[in-house]
Amino acid sequence: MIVRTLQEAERSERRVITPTWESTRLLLKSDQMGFSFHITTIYADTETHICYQNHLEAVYCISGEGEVETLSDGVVHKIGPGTIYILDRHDDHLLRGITEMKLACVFNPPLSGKEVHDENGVYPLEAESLS
Ligand code: 9YT
Repeated sequence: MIVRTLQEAERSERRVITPTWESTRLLLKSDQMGFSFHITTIYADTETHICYQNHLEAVYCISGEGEVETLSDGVVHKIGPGTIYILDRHDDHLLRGITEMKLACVFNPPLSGKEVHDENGVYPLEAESLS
């Protein structure tokens, strides 16, 4: 069994910080579970372009308010506490934080630990691993 706390992970390399969001990656590829699990904070008044060509992701909103817009059709979905959105089609999308949002995120295949978005909002399939 593996036991970790968000508080200890936030004080380690598991916390990745970008201009519009930060994410603490509690469970990674090196744990060999077949998925990764992260607690992500989307900063207020931000917009992030994301397109996970190499990954599937499910995103559950714990707190805060925002919206997600799918770029293929321009549909905007409101996000609030209790909302889950599931990127089952590698959807090209814009994620907006209206207030600060806390999200629980699951990735398949799992992230290795150091990924940040490239200029197209993509994570590489293979990245440097954290142990
Ligand atoms: C919702 C989303 O994908 N935000 C970007 C960060 C990502 N959750 C991550 O790397 O943990």
